[in-house]
Amino acid sequence: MSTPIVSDAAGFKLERTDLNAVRANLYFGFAVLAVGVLLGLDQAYNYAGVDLVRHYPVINSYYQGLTIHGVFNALVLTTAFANGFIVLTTARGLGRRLPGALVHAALWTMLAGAVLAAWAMFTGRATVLYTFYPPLQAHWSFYLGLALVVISTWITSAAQLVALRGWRRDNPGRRVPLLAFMSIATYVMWDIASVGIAIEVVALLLPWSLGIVPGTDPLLGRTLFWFTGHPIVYFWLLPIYVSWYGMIPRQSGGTLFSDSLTRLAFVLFILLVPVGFHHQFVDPGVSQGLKYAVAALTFAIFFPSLMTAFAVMYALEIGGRRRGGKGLVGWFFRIPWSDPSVCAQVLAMLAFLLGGISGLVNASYTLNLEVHNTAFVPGHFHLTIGTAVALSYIGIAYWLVPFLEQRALWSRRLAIFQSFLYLAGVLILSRGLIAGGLAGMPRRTAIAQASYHMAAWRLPGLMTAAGGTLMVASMALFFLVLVMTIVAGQPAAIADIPFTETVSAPATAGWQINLDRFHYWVIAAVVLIAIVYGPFLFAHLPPDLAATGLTYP
Ligand code: HAS
Ligand code: CU
Repeated sequence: MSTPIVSDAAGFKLERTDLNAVRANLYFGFAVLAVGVLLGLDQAYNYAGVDLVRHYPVINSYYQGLTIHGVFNALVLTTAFANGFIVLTTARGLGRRLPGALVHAALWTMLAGAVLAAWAMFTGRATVLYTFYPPLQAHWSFYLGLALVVISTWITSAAQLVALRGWRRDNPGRRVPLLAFMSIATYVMWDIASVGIAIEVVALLLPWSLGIVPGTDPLLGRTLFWFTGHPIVYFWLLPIYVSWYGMIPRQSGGTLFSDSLTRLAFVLFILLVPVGFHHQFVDPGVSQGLKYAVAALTFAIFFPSLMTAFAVMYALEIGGRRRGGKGLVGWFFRIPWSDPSVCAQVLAMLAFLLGGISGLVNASYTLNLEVHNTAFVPGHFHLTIGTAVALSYIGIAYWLVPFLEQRALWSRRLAIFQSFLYLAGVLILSRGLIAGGLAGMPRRTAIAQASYHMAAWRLPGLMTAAGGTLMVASMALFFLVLVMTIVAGQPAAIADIPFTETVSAPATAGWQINLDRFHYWVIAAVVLIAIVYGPFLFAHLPPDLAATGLTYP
């Protein structure tokens, strides 16, 4: 065994070999992102009326490119990153290794699934976009591949729970350390949320694509998809919250002011899983009452993020004031902007303020009718997944890659420039998409090839293309910094990950201790799910397998 990288007073050691799976997940995720980003360029140019995809090798259609863009960036990158990063934060938080066999099994399952889905997409057997709505049909290998990607998350969750059980045995009566609590809560939420997509794939789509059943049920398929499809955005977001709550206060010299508030935010995400119907506000077959109820629940799920905004902002303010920042806003300029990791993540937060507000527009039942299926929606999600999450991945990579490689980051200045360039790009792109969407510019449509391009879409389309170009350029710089750090970074001994110790010790009595009892929250979530989904399923089942669908070429 090599010398430990992390070795703390409590006797916890992490060796290089422990980090191999983390590294493999991270680098595979970023490799996939590189492909996804290149395909994003075509999406942006499409809105400007320029059909770039004709010049791409291998890719034959706008929809094939969009499918790969969405699946790679939103499903594969995010899973690989979460599986890698959260294994690390769980182990560090508990001061305990996770079972290596499970961690490696998760890695190989994810890789196998990603390769299978990629094969289907690149050979034109899956052009059904990342939401794969039936009755569009893909080759069975696509569905199986995605199922394996989901299974990899369950294996990761099992690894966490095994470690948690061991930790509880050795630490009776103690509160779960905050970093581990947040990491485990993320996967507990996802374990519940992923059941919908699992049932859709296993019970409906796989048998249908294999020809075992004659048809499928589009409404049930979409409902099961969105059962998972809303909370999946929190499976993307919560690893970032682990960093914003658990690391950024430390990295920026600040303090996290409340242990209980942090745990409560994560518990609310576990509780409020069943809001997926807000993606189905225009679907026939879902009652108006249900749509209104889910709109209200969606406003509720806004709150844990609102709490996060204030808590993280306060942590940054404390740091900024300690560094000499004065007055109402002086602290903001004393955030350590010269630290590429902090800089990227604070910029990601700023974008999320706008992304969150656009989410409220989507969530309002009546406003949604105006923006649904328009470019407004990609405007919203490039600020959320596309920046709050993606730019935070980059910020995390700016300390994590040096830690994994034991090398200093190559060109910190370029890394900082890269983050600002990305923010500038996404603000222009999203402004274009949002304005275009409000003028009726449709999403998921090859409008570069259409005859009905409207004058009102011209400027928004150009902004989208210009912003997208800056984003791709910025990503190229990120990959340059990443590769150069790995191959040419100065050797450096980086002893630990920058996690925030709990500031005020967690309460040892009172209601707060119940926050750690995951099973309470799981039961409550299941009850809420039964209330929201029960009546719909009762009225709708058994599935109506009449739709035979459009088969792949
Ligand atoms: Fe969303 C559609 C509603 C959050 C992603 N969303 C999408 C789609 C994606 C997506 C991918 O209700 C498209 C799906 C598709 O393909 O059809 N979304 C919401 C709401 C929230 C929300 C209410 N979305 C996200 C997140 C995503 C994401 C997070 C990815 C990671 N979304 C919707 C709805 C639709 C939808 C409808 C369907 C639209 C349709 O018709 O199709 C909320 O969770 C947002 C809460 C966020 C906040 C912001 C908190 C800000 C923070 C940063 C603080 C800043 C600091 C800086 C500390 C309340 C935490 C401080 C410094 C200073 C000085 C200021
Ligand atoms: Cu949603």
